[in-house]
Amino acid sequence: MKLTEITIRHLQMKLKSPFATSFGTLENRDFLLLEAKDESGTIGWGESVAFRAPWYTEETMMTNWHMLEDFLIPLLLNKELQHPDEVRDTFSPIRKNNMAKSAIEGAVWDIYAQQTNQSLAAALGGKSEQIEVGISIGIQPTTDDLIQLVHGYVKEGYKRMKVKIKPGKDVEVIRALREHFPDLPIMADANSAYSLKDLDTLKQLDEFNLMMIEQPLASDDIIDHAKLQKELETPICLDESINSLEDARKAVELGSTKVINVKIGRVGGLSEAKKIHDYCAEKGISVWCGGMLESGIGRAHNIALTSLPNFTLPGDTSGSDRYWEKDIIAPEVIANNGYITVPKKAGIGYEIDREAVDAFTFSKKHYR
Ligand code: OSB
Ligand code: MG
Repeated sequence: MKLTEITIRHLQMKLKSPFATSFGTLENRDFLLLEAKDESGTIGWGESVAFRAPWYTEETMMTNWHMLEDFLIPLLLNKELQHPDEVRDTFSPIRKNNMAKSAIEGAVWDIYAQQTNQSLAAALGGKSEQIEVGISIGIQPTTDDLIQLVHGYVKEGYKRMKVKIKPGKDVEVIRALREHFPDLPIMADANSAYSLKDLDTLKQLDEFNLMMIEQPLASDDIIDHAKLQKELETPICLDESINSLEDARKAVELGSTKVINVKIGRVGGLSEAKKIHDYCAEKGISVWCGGMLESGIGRAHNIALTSLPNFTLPGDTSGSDRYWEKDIIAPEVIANNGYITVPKKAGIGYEIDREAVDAFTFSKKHYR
């Protein structure tokens, strides 16, 4: 396979409801969509999960465009590839910029799966026919709003709730939620809003039998997380701190994390995500697939990855209708009673709704 043509599009999709985290509130999802064609005319799709602003990690939609245009696309166009794993090696001279790398690597995996006539899940070695998913809920104006929302999602069949926390919106919010839902699997995601100075607050969370607490400390830390884990009964799950297999190894060896949230974009692509999965399986560390408020295309990649056997905990990839009035794939992703069926069709397994893609496109550029 050899990529001969690539199109980058900037899309903007309005979220059904604003998503608030410890670092800010998002109303519109701006992102880059990549369409790649190989010499035989097969088309593959990838999504950059970088946001408009660098609050989750340092990458942004526009740094991704720059990296793709000036470095990554020139390295990949017209290069003969036997397997998508070679994309990772091709990009190895370029440091970091993982979301940019992942966007184009995802399109290569899609093409490879189509050409070997298998689903993306099967191409990755995934076996599950369905995956269990949960919901990630942003910070709500009031605790009553949160409880009402959770009631709704529990009714829809979602079996695990992740709630965002930040200083001042933590212990009492979780206490109220736990009182209302004594047996519900609940976890909390702090997106790096705390430091070791907040040890007392974080220790109070041990009372509520949380499945885990996600990324309580700095986004680039594994040392303080190891100290914190020694003080907490609740398992720590790292998100922002893990950007590669090497990061995962160091965090596991230090005891900084008992669970890893794997995001394809954050770690630089499906090949690296699979390596982290395999390493964690060997070490007895559970993994789950995180979400980045993706459109259907990124969502399809997440579903395929989650079909690997060590994704034993429900992920954040819920149905399209939880985010969008209208998604850009057909059929849309449907979660039934908290489960999503892994598509069997070749490639990412969903059709691209080009009319919808065009409707959400602000600008685009072709590379050949
Ligand atoms: O920390 O997992 C996170 C969304 C944007 C940025 C970071 C995170 C999240 C989520 C939402 O938690 C996951 C989703 O529903 O896609
Ligand atoms: Mg997180």
